Amino acid sequence: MTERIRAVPFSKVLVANRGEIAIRIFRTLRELGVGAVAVYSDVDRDAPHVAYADESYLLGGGAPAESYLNGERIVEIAQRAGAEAVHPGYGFLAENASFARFVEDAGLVWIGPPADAIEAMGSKIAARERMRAAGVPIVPGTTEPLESTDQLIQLGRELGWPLAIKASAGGGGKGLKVVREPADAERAFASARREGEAYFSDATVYIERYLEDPRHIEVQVLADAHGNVVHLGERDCTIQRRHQKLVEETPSPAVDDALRARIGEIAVTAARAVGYRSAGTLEGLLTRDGEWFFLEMNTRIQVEHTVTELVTGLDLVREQVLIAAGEPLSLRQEDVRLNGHAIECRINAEDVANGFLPAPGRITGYREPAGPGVRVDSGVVAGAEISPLYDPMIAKLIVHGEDREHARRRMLRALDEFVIEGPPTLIGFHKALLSHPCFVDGATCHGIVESELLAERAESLSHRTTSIPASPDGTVRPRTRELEVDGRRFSVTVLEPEPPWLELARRRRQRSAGGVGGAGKEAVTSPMQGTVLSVSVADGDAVRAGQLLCIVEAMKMENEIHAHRAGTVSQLSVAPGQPISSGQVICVVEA
Ligand code: MV4
Repeated sequence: MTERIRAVPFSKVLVANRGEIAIRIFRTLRELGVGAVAVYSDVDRDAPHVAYADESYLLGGGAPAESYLNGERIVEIAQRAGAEAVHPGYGFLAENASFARFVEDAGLVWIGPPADAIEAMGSKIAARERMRAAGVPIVPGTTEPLESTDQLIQLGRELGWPLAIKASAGGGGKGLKVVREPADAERAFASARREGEAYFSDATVYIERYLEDPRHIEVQVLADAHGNVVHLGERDCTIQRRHQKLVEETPSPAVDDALRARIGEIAVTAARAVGYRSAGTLEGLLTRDGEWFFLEMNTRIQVEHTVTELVTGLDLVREQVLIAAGEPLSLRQEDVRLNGHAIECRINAEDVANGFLPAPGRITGYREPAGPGVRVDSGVVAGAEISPLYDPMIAKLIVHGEDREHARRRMLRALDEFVIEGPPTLIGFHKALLSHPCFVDGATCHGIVESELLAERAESLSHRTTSIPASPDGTVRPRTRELEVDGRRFSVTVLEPEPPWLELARRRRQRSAGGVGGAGKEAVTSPMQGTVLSVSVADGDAVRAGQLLCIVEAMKMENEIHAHRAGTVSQLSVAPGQPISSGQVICVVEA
């Protein structure tokens, strides 16, 4: 291969982000000989990304609006620091076309796609129309805003039920409502519009056929400023919970070479159609009959770019920086080689036993796994505080193996090595999931991720200090200690009395997981704190299993609460407009 970098591409780059992705980008900048400028909020003063950078500047208060979303302040700092370019990472301002323009208008280089391409993909309706016109297969449905319930019912007749209603300004499934029959149409339409308005200040929604049991298959592309576009294969992100990706892998167990070539070509066509430049991702759904449909394009580096890096041997951030500096791509499509198998597990501070609720707090003990084929991208150290103001991701654990089974076993080994003390994490959940036959088989695992059984198994596999109950006076907590007897070492579990605050936390968890007081297992409780938006039943009503009981709004999202079994409603204790706490009883459903 010819020498590619004739000179250092930039002297200094500002990274407008925090946590693991800021550090990930700094690592590449360091390798390129480019100075790294960090920005931080006042709660991030001691954050590792600040320490890693060559120079760091305070943005403002902890709230994102005062810090990582404050575009004017970020550009001001870039100019003061003498940075030539800005890398946005993911989240925050990464897909804000106005910010990309603002950066360029300030004479700085935007390490990302052209603002026009971000904008073209920002409206999901406009993107669908643009892709359809370019010959990219989109999920059957509308490319114009949905106007009425009648139109929705008409579309159901034409396309067949069920349908999906999606917010045009949404993405990643936010605002998705499934409509199974005409009777659901009015409520779902109203709900989708309200949620779009609350979440994105845009009530525009559109329709897609709802595909059953699909896989989320996305394709990574790289495009330079000279018209070269390549794809780097797919990532399978089917394992999600409430549209949050949890595990990503490549290659997909459902994609063979022929399908990969086909969807890869579609992705390249899509990128060309919007004049794309930089790294980008075409998200799509793969049906059971092997049909792939475009969903949306992510115009940023993604959390899960790492698995593609491990199988291609490329550094995607390095490619982004060189592309932004005007360098041509170093490889042609035929140079792309996919080697082995990679899996990523997102290690979030979340409480699986409490509906995956974010569980911010201090990390009191921390040790990362290592060894062959293991990579950890993290933004924390022991003693770090996971702030409730930001995403609860602690680390990404990524492994590479010769094939899927090798990678799966390697991941289980690495999960075993990972020690995180303090907040509950997804480590136990990932162990349970990767050991489950559905994952071993490469199935979609829909439903398994949400299942109680997996959550229980996750609990017993986690390092959490509250997982062993019993002892007459309440509860105990285990600690592992090393002991030597007769020249042989043993690991023993020491049971200690539980501190009173832990006991409280455990009680709260038990309450939200099931019955309360005399209500027993028949009580339906709210899984989250929020506001009751509507109540669809009254005392004495007979309900089917799965029937809608009420809607709880939390963080602008509407959460439908359904009957867990068939029976009769009694002790209904919520009303529209009323605040509700996590674990509070909604009603009892008596068999
Ligand atoms: C869908 C769908 C079925 N039909 N769209 C969109 C974003 C992604 N995060 C989930 N999304 C879905 N969109 C239509 N027209 C089903 C899902 C979906 C899903 C897709 C693949 C893998 C896991 C999923 C879990 C929930 C919902």
